[in-house]
Amino acid sequence: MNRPNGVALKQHHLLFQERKHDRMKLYGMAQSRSFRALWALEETGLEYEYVGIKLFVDPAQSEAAQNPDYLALNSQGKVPTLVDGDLVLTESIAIVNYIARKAPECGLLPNVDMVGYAHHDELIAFVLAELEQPLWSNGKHRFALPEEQRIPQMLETAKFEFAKALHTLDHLLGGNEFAIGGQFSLADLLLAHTFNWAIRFEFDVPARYVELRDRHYRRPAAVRAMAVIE
Ligand SMILES: N[C@@H](CCC(=O)N[C@@H](CS)C(=O)NCC(=O)O)C(=O)O
Repeated sequence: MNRPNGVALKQHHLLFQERKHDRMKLYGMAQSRSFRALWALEETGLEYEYVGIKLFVDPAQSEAAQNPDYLALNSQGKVPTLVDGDLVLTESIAIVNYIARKAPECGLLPNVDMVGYAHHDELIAFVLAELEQPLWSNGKHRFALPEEQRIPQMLETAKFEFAKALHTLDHLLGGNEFAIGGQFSLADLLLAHTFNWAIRFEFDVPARYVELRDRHYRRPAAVRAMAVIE
């Protein structure tokens, strides 16, 4: 296995310094949306540093998401955050798009016409707004929200909504090996990551989408990204 392009930062005093460092910094946590960004970085071969952030821990800890130093970068105290020079990005979809545009030769943005690109945008919006939304509802109402805000019935509602989203996805994908343009793109990366999330959360995932996750997670860049967070 090739070594990841990323460097995992361990020294706390380096966590929030060097804003103008020439390497990008990705702040993330193992089982989270930050894996999307990590994987995209590994697909491109761009140099970066990975900084581990801890959610739901004492804000006094230097790696805590609610630590004031991290909140200065990401006011919600969420992951991921990407810092590239003076640019600070805090939405995973914006981050993967930025990474893909920074290394266009890597093909994460498909080489298709305007209509093909519109379908790529459509799929990305679908993953975020329809497919991951019930997964995040499940996570929020199981552990992320303050206990008094959690509604147990939401767990079943989330499974119902996920099943509906799958039906739409079947229609959008049409059984092709890759989502758009016959090549691996951000849409595939986001689908594979989101199905991995669904499988971990024990949602009903049809075999064809387990296979999609497995196939894309075998890509060398995904394997390298996994090694960064292990
Ligand atoms: N829309 C944001 C969502 C980021 C997000 O909610 N991240 C989760 C981990 S996957 C988080 O940091 N949660 C901590 C919290 O809710 O306090 C994105 O796509 O980047």
